[in-house]
Amino acid sequence: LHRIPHPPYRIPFLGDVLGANRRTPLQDSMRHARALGPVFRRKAFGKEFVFVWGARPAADLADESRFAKHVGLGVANLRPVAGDGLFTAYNHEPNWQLAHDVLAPGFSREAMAGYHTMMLDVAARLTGHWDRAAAAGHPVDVPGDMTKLTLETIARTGFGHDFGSFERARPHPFVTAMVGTLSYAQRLNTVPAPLAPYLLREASRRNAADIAHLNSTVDELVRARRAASGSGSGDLLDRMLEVAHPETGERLSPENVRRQVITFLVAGHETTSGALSFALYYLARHPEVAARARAEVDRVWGGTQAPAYEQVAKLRYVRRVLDESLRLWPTAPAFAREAVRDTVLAGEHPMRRGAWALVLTPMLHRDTEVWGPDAERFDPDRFDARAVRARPPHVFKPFGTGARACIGRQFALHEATLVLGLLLRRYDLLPEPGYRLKVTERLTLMPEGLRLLPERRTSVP
Ligand code: MNH
Repeated sequence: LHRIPHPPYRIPFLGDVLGANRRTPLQDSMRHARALGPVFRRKAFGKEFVFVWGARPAADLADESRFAKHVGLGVANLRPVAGDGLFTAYNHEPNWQLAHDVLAPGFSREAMAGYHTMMLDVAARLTGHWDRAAAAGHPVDVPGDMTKLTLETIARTGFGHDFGSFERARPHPFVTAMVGTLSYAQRLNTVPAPLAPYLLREASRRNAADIAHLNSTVDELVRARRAASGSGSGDLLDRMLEVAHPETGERLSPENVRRQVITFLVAGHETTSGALSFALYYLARHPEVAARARAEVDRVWGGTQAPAYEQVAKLRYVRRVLDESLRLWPTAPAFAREAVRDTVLAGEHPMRRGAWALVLTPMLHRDTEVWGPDAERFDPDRFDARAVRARPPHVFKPFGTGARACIGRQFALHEATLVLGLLLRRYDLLPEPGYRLKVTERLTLMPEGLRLLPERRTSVP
């Protein structure tokens, strides 16, 4: 460990907290990464964390025969909310494999095609709202509206539920409670664990209330479905309640269903909302990229009112815009890996079984050795097929890696590509003058305060 660099000034007990900002731990780590190199460590309150972002050591951590997901830090702090739900389950917990096998078919191609119409319905509520803003010449609140969109999408497709987000002036209480628990989980990392009950007394009380609210929302949703006895036509909730494991015949327990519903409602919208928001930020900032993407939408979709399922994946350039946004700002910006046996990381750093490191995805995605000297520049052409083939594997990881990688990847990509296509086709997206990108952190990333002025296009095919 002593060979791994750390920040130069360490305060006894507190550690490397000098210049640290409690609200932006991720962006602080990015700053340290730039100063300290591809593998470094930070100490806080007696705990030492190893960060990895160099392409070579990060690729090594992707080796599933030596490393696996580690449930630590922010993810571990979500255990009181999400328990042994898919995202927060320990590798050894039997409910992980059970739920994974039962729910994975809910993300197959056929399942996705079934969600498409509902996704279009939700997108129409968004464009209805933006049409009114455009007519009035009002700016739109991008992260706020994307959160409404993605929450309604996962709630309807997965659970047949309508939160009515677009009909509300303020965020749905479920969203407020969710943001509360995410922010609290992040804050827990910034105080010494034994003092947390004292320092965060008020916050922890609020957190308990937030968790209670999430639980009761979910219990109500499940109760309604049971009363209607399986009216979800095979959606995620039907799978959770009715499908037995194909080999063992086992079913999810009621407690585990509750954990899974919360997991999917949260994991299924927060990160996609950020991804859409960053993509819209870059489209507004780069009119030449927006023009190319819009030309593609016009060409591929032509005059079709509602694009069919198969027409979404054909938007290759729009997808590259999304990939490039997720490269610079992967909205779930880190994941942890632990050694499953004694091993040596990248031929250099010995790790005991159970030792773990955090992969800093935004920095991995900016390693100049892989992405070139202009790695900080937004350029969707980095994702054209030739450029992708020329890069080594395991250098682009917005959805994590291995067995515990994101189960909702295709869902998110389909939803986001569809919505970007619909928005590009319908509006010119003008940035609000003077906006400078500011990224907020609540475990996930979001462009804070981003507002755009949508204008209806006059010449749509
Ligand atoms: Mn998602 C795991 C990023 C959309 C449900 N997701 C992960 C991980 C990352 C991630 C990274 C791995 C975390 C880790 O290793 O600790 N997810 C994203 C991003 C988007 C996203 C960047 C959108 C963009 N995720 C979605 C959507 C859903 C979803 C949409 C559901 C509909 N994700 C999950 C679940 C897991 C996960 C569930 C946990 C999977 C497992 O461990 O088996």
